[in-house]
Amino acid sequence: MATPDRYNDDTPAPYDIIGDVHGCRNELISLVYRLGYQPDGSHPADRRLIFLGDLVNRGYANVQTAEWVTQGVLAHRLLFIPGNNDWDLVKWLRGENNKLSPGLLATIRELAGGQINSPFSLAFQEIVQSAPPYLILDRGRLIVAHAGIEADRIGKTDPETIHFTLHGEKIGVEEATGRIIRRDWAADYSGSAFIVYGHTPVERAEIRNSTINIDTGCVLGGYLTAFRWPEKEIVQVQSGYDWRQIRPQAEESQE
Ligand SMILES: [Mn+2]
Repeated sequence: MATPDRYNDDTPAPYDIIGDVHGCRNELISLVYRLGYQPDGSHPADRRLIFLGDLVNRGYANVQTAEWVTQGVLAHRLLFIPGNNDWDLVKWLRGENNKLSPGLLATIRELAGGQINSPFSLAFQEIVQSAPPYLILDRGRLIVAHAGIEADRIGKTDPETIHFTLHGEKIGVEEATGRIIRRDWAADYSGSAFIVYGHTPVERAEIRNSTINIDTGCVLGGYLTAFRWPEKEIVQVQSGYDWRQIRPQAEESQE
């Protein structure tokens, strides 16, 4: 099975891959500034921003965050793959999502008057729907996938693989907190491509078996993290926002 061209991006390195933003716009602005980008997302040394999904939901400026990334994608200044939360918003905009999580509601409230046909709403649907489920970069040396990818799935495009890259593999729910437990696929990863992913918040972004999870819980009072490739350096901005203090009942929704 040949991998479609859109999965393979020939934009040359260096890249700066940014983890789950979840509407933390101020932290995003600070981070891209610290990484040396211009306000429009371009870089004087031709570095490239890559977003690994979950731009929206739960945060305080979800629409503005998604608008900025959308403009950059449409202008071919940056790369983006969607996360499950981006798809949740797109499905709602298409009238297909009737499961309104508290996190999604935070975004919907920002869409003035619930305008589902605004230029932003249409453009955001466009970039999410046209993006590949995961990206193969730097001639196969680097993979960016929202929830990660197992070695034997790299290059595959079947529905199970796509579901895995978006959601991971749920293996249970923590009784005390209601938190979703996902299989720690990276613990068993032995592929040669380096995998950058997010989706499941972790306290520290650490390289394990040629993988790194850079979702350091920015929307939960943690950090917004960028991973520089090929340098393998981490750049972080501390978050000034914790969604759980605003919506403590949203604790059950950890995605
Ligand atoms: Mn996610």
